[in-house]
Amino acid sequence: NKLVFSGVQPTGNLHLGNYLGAIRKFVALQDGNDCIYCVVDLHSITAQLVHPDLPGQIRSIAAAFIASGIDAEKHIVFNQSAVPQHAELAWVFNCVARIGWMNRMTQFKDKAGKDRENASLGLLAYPSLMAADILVYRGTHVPVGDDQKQHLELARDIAMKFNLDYADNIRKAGLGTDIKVGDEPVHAYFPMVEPLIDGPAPRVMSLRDGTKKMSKSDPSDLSRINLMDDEETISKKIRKAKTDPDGLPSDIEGLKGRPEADNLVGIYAALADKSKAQVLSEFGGQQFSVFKPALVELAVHVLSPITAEMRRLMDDTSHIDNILRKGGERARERAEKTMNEVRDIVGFLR
Ligand code: AQP
Repeated sequence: NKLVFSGVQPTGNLHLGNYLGAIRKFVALQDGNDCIYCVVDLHSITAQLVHPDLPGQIRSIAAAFIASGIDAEKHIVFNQSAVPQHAELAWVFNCVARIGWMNRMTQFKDKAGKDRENASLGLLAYPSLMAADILVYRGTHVPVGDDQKQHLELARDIAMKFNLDYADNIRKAGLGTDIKVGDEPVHAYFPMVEPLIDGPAPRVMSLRDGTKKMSKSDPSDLSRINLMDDEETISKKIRKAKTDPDGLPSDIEGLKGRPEADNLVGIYAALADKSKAQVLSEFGGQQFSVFKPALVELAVHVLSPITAEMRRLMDDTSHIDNILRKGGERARERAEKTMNEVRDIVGFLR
């Protein structure tokens, strides 16, 4: 049985990378799966402690989920801090994980910068909390952008070490199931999570530099399309997007060594639910002066209804607050079941 879990940090404006890398996939996975989507507010204070309007940011991410088409009745939408079991399991995982594992994380190295000694302990432990977010629901599938791949590998390492270190206790408690990891049979309490990273735009790149990830923290607003951008702004940003002088190639091979062209084709493909090859069969041989207006039209067509609905939901936040409150209650109930079992496995008296 698939249990889909993913989260988004309430740290600034959502952009097209967050939408195509994550939220659009959340929506698509709803059919036939049990899904839990979380606004990960505990994560948001790891890099920056004080935020000007954290409650507003949390609500706006939840509004983006709902406006994009997530059904909060069928599935669960909540904010992480409402379920203390995430932090509790993260503590156990902090003791399972090794400092060396955390030190190797590229996101930690990027975000901590040169002055690593001065980064928060929370930033170093970020992947351990992320593993707890997923595994406190025994999540099996995690839709994320390509930048999160390494964190998910670490979540598997943590789950595996927990399963092996506590193997006897797991059996004694009558918990766990026999699974195969590669060819190895393992009696596992926590499943091995599968990242869902596929699609034509697993890593949406900056519109100003095709070798850099589109990101909330890029100082140039022209580098990204924000979900709250209006039509005129989207059009301006795409028109100004960096490209090379050549036209579009007719096959994927022709995108090699052309990161900006590759990025725009990937964005078009993801927005249109097509493959890059299909987009190139339509636009191959055309100039960017033809392709860019088509991309503007498509981006506005897909994003403007979401933006409008987000604005409507943010006008009167009682609806969003209700969703988060009910989602929090449902999530707590499930998380507590896992935590009770974890307390038994570890040996904490309750
Ligand atoms: N450029 C991207 N392309 C594809 N997916 C992306 N994601 C983020 N950027 C891209 C995916 O969005 C989800 C939520 O991300 P997050 O809230 O954890 O924040 P982040 O990865 O820290 O986002 P930013 O914009 O990149 O912030 P900064 O500037 O702080 O680094 C995740 O699934 C992520 O993979």
